[in-house]
Amino acid sequence: MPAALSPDLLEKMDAYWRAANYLTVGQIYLQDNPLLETPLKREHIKPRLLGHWGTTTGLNFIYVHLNRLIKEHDLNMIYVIGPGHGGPGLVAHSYLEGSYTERYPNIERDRNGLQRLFRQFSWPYGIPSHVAPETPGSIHEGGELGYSLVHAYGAAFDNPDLIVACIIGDGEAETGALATSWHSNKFLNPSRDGAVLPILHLNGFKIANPTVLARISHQELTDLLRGYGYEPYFVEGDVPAMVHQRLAGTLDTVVAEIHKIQDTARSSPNTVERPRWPMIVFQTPKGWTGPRFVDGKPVEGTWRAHQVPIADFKNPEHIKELEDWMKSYRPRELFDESGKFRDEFAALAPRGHRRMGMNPHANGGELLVPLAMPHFYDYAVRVSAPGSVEAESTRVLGVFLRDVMKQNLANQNFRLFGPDETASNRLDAVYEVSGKEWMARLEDVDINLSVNGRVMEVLSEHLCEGWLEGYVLTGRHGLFSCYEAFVHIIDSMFNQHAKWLKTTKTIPWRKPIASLNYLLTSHVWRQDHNGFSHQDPGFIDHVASKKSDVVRIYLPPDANCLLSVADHCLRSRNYVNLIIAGKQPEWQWLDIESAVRHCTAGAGIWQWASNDAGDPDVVMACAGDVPTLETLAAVTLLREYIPDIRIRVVNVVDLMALQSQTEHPHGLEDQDFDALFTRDKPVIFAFHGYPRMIHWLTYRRHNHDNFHVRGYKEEGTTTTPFDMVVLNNLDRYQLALDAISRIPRLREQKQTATDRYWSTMERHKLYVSEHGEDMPEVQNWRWTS
Ligand SMILES: Cc1ncc(C[n+]2csc(CCOP(=O)(O)OP(=O)(O)O)c2C)c(N)n1
Repeated sequence: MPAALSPDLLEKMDAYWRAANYLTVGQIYLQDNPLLETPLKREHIKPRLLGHWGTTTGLNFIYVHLNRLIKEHDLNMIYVIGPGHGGPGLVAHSYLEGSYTERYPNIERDRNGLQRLFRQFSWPYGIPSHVAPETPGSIHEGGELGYSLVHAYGAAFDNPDLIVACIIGDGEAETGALATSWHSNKFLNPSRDGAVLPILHLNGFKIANPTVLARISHQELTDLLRGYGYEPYFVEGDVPAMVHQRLAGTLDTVVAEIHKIQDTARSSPNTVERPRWPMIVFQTPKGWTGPRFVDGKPVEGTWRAHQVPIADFKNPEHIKELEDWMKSYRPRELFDESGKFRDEFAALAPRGHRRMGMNPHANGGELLVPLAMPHFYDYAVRVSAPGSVEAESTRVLGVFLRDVMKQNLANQNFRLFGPDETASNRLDAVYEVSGKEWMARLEDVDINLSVNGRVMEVLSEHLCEGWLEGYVLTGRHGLFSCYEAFVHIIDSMFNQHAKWLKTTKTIPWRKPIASLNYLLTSHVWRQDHNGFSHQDPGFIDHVASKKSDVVRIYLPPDANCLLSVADHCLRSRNYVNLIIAGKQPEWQWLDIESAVRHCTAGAGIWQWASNDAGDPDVVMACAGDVPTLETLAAVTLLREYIPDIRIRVVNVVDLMALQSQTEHPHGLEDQDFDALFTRDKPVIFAFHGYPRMIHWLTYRRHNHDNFHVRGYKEEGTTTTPFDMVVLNNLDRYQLALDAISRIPRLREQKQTATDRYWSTMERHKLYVSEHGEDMPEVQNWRWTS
């Protein structure tokens, strides 16, 4: 086979790689003397040394080769780095290709710029040591390992011209999220989607241990990767010139293979079959080209190369070793007298938007096309009077989402994600417009599967989350519906996305992207049939802990409110929106105009359920559909027990309205909060989640001491729906008792009310135990004004 690279090109590419490696070491170590124009001294070295050397030379090597590929084939390519701790490598490359200076003009392409580039890295208020939102060309933080491949696939969906090169750390490959991500190839359609080129970076070690994939046989690794449906191409070695030729030749082969797969699929898109996609296993030493030994211990090619291989510069020998190491890259050949990267090498980089640091797909907001939105009023449930009609909220939403899907089919920029639950969550109307993406084998029993599906269903919350993240980060839109209890599986992925959003808001060149939308249904209060394992509303607490300028939490009490909230979320930018709504038939409270008014305010008095005439005995507050039902049922009980009782009902849709305005932009002004909750009356608050959340949100409010919150307290089992609320003291009888107990003028009725409560509870327990369903008075309850 002829060599892929001419001697001249090989030499120049090697020089480019040396430059990236030089800049990497410079960033990790130097605060001054960036071109080593004077002998290296201790004061040129940073006082605190942070950064990951070991992975970076491999990342740098591959980047140089992808640049050649992009130029030769005019490819539209982005680079996702699993071992994101190799941040200095990506910064180095975007600097060498010019992207960095375009984004950050103070980092010029000369000696001064180099000095600032080095000094800012891992420096207080400088740039992070990982690939981060600040890094041009990245959609992937990479600090928390595991999500590179799933992000790469999310980026490739509906981007037919894009190739996402994805470096997977061999340590990263041990994570659960990455292990399942290989299966994404069963959901990628080569006729419609772009390509992902996985490159397993088999450098053999993690921080302190070997990696599993490096210590199984070549055959076993090949079998594993073939088992996942890939064709692995191995590129191995430690002699740079040879590895250059091997990688170049292999990349030519795999790009030809990708184009062949795409051409075949695109010539007959209706009969497209799942191809065996190529991938690369890149096996080079960890810390390649770095110090081979430090203090007599082997470093290059071992786990000792992971971070900062030479430290302790009190030892003058170490200063000399660092200087020799840096000089081994021959910086004078690479940078001219002014410190500028020499043109003959710089010319190897692609131009304009073809540079991976400037590809607009990695700054998705630049490509964002707003969704065409149907008018959500058209999907409203007719509610002639509160509580006059029942509906399944998520089913109503499903029809709306069907038409969102329909109206954006031409733009191919909206997908729905869910772990096998779209139908179970009653969003199945979307199948009328689009099936579920499926590239694996079909059988006669299958329904709604399609190679052109836009509904993404796989039993992996990691994949749903990661695909959606990759999709929105590259400028598209989506919604992830999930069982409330199991969304916790991706807690940490949510964290990373929220952190990404928070940081991007401070980076002017990062354009806003579509929000990441969660619909949590099959929620805690309606998992009576599945039992305790399925009952957990804690995601609210998790989301609420993130920055207020990033997160929004909505608890629509009925279908029309859900429509209003969903419409708002799909139009919003740069947020994580958490919507929690039930799927079971429930009474409907608000007509669509009232729902819109209520959702816009975030919280409000339901006058139709109140009779306080401005001076309530008690405020009955609620957030969440089941707590709203129980609250209204409690109101009817209270009116029956105490005909002259004055009750105000307050419903909260936008949970963050409760927080002070100083804490959250949705927070009500104190006077508006007081106007709802009073300054001195008892507030019985029925909440969907853990009660402490309401206390946390309201602790600065005037009336906080009078807040008495009921919510989930980790009680549950397989039982009836009403027994679920009873077990957690969120039931209507408890709420009514709470109110009576706290209204000063009803002090004398407390004992009677308590006795009545306990006898009702006894009746309830006996009834559900004997009949297996709730008491008729509960099942047949209706709102009466
Ligand atoms: C989920 C997660 N767990 C642990 C870590 C801490 N950590 C940072 S780097 C690293 C080893 C990574 O090894 P590998 O993916 O092979 O990358 P490389 O060897 O190329 O640096 C670990 C465990 C992390 N960043 N993320």
